[in-house]
Amino acid sequence: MTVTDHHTSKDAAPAIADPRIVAWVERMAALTEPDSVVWCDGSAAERRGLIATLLDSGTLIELDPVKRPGSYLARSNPSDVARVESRTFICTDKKEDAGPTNNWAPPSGMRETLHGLFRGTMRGRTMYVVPFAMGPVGGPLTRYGVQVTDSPYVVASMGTMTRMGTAALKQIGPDTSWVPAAHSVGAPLAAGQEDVAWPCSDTKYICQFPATREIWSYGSAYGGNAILAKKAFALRIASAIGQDEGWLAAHMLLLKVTNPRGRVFHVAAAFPSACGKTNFAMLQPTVPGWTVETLGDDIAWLAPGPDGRLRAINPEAGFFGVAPGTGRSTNPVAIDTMERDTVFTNVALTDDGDVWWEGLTDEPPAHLTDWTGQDWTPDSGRPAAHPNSRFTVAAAQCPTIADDWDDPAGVVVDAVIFGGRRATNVPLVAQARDWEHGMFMGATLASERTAAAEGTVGELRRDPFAMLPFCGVHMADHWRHWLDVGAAADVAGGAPAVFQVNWFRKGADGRFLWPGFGENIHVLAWILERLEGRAEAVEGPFGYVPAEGSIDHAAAGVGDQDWGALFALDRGALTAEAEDAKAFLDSYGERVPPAIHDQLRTMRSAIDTLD
Ligand code: OXD
Ligand code: MN
Repeated sequence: MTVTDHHTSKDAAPAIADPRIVAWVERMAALTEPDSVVWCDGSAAERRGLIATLLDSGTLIELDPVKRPGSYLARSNPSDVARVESRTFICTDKKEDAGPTNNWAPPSGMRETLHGLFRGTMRGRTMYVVPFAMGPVGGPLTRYGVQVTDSPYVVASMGTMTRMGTAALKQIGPDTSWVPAAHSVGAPLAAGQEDVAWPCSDTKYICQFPATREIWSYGSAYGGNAILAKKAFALRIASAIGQDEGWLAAHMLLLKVTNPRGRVFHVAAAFPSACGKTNFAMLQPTVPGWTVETLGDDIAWLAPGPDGRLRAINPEAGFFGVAPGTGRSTNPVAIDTMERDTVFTNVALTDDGDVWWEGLTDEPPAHLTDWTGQDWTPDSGRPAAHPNSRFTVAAAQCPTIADDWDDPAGVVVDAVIFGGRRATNVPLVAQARDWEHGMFMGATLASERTAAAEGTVGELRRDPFAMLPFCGVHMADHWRHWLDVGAAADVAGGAPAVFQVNWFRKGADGRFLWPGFGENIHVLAWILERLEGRAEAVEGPFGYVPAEGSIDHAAAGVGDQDWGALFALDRGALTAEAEDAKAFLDSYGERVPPAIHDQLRTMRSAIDTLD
């Protein structure tokens, strides 16, 4: 190693920095050999400087300052557009602790590999030190981390997605645990070598070490791989911390709903990636009298509060949402949220300096520059925006952000919802009979694949708790933990009620049977009326479904026939579904809690009684 003859110009570490952080940063600098080290303070001036750097390097293109003030477009390398699940590793001493759903690697071997890759990886670049808080700074549920990265694009993204900078750093004292997160794009620059707009590497590793609460990410600047506060910390590492400390890291949006009588509810909902979570989080009710406000669109941390009831915070400070499919008619709130101060990645550029993506408007513009920088016209025969193109924007900019979204104590969760993208079998909505049944719904959740990760779009995969790519512990242990935390909350004064929804069921002709979007309020209203004992239900294999007349489906534009089809039970298809669920549970081996197997048996008996 050539650390001794390598000259690094260093920002002095801030005096308030905990010596453990300073020592780690020094070790990382010695390993990665950056030209300079910059400690980020999270100020507006610092952000302006980062943006200037990114404009200079061509990573960002400034959008028209009148049409889209303070906003920029980034075009990634076409090979770096999504999370790389095949390169994501959970490094536990024992393989069985990572479980059957994770790529496993032994910590010592992986550490050796990573040290090899990180050696000299920041040559010719700046290493930024990014202290951050997940949750409101100083809050009881808040946790801290420090990311080092050689990507100013990632620093800017972390600045939007987390509470980043000095305020977070100040909270980390000698007794505070914090997560070190090392990130490099894996593209060192030789002396005089010109940089590219989106440096990255063909070699990619996204590694979590749950026991030591460490993250190492190499080779990608795509948000899901590189904003390490998000999936890597707030889900993978946090699921391990939560298991030790008695709380839950959930891939869930958070909503506040006020009913026509003024009663307020909070709802946490898990959907696999790109199933319209942001749309649901920003729902604009079509039924008068109901108000829906947003607390979070992706991640929730749930912990028992002082009274034992489950409370939740959104640990993030921004939205990293999927752009395609977001339009004024489908999600006007998101459109208003990103009218300024937004970084867009891999969307198309209009000739007048604005952005466009499929679904933004019904009619595409006659000419665009597509996400790869090529000319595009409506008959180009390819999408103008990448299907996983994104917007990154501060949560506080959302016009429907709830007043309690950053309450450090969190909000009491009244209902938990699990949803997947299912063309068949799964009804529009069902209520679990109890917490254990709800955990079965979560454990067996399945969805058709989307573009948020590599893989064949449309293929059905089980995605338990929507956590398949995000669980830092054995998945079945995660279920057991949910069962335990809920049981304790139940004793203490009531666990949330649990529901399952499916906005995506199709008719025999391939049409969606349910309009979705703002009309989802009909379903949400039924869910909350169930909590108040005001809505009727009938029992079936999926639990309680709406009784005839308890949802005014005609008001949602759904005729009787389609309504019936949204709840149709086909004995043959459901038997196959249950068989598949059994094979799935069996593949998890002996750690599956008996309560989950019991629930499957109950469901199979109910299916057997169908005509
Ligand atoms: C996301 C995802 O980006 O779930 O939120 O993939
Ligand atoms: Mn997500």
